[in-house]
Amino acid sequence: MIPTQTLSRFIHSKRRLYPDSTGELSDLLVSISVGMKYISQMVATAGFKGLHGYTGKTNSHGEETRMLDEEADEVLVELLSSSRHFGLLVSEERDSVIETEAANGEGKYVLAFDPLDGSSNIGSNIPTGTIFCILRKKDLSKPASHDDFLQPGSRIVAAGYSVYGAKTSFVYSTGTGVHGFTLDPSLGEFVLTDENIRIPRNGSIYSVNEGNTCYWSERVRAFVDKLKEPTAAGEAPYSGRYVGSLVADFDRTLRKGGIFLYPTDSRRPSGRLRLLYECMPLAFIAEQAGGLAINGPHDVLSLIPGDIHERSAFIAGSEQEVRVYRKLVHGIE
Ligand code: AHM
Ligand code: MG
Repeated sequence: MIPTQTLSRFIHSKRRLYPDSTGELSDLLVSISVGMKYISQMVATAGFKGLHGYTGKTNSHGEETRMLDEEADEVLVELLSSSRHFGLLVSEERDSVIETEAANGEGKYVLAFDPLDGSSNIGSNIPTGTIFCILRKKDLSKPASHDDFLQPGSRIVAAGYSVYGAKTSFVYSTGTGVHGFTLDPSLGEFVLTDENIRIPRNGSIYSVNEGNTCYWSERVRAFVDKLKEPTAAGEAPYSGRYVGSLVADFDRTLRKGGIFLYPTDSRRPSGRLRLLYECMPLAFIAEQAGGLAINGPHDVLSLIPGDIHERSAFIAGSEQEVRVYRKLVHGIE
């Protein structure tokens, strides 16, 4: 069968629904997807090229950086800064915002990304991925500024992620549903495989790093313990699944339902994951697919980052499980 709906065709067909659109956003999404194809290839061949190891440097968060993290970052920065649509970029791998060729005013958007999420899994043949979100500048008549990143997720214009696993997939939303594509390696094209993904209203899988149990609050412990008990009606307990790559755990949760949680704990009182380029984009996708994403008491999309690398708790998935979490752990209906 000839795949008729490639990513670029699909994006351009959606654009035709909005006669006033300039096509910039469509171009941007296509550029990002090209970066993902590069990174997917790099991840697949990193073992032969000796790219699995560390660079010997640490980033501003005190984490050791890996060669693949750095390479993936460079691919995206190079591709996207020349696109002229983004005023500034933020990457997990760089301390401060990155100026592009369009920084002086031309670019309407700013982009934040995690170039290679789950990189602790590099070398283990476990999925990794890329996560991004695009925000419109606060004031289009002015050059992009650091402040343009400090906007709530409710102002995201597009977000998405790729997963580099047994297949390479690309999932995105521009605020009109969530669409999923799979890379056909023989064509080098992303092909539409999952139009309008909807997260099930509830599920049977929970996903959390249980090695952190000793740091959790009593309430988080009680919530997770409850998932592991049969229900009063005799239904089986939830199954546990934790890959340790957020993109992979989130993607499974999106498709199968259930709950992913990385709560605050006594060791990480601000949470572990990054608000701007991990939690906000995935919260946007979760909500567009009919699910929920919270930091505990609040919806992730209502939070305004105080800093580009701010951390957050992240609890996302099916509406039912996330609501139960918020009620049991925070007493909020
Ligand atoms: P990274 O962006 O440096 O890879 O870190 C984020 C990753 C997520 O992919 C994953 O959910 C989490 O860290 C795993 O953390 P932990 O090892 O504490 O369970
Ligand atoms: Mg990450």
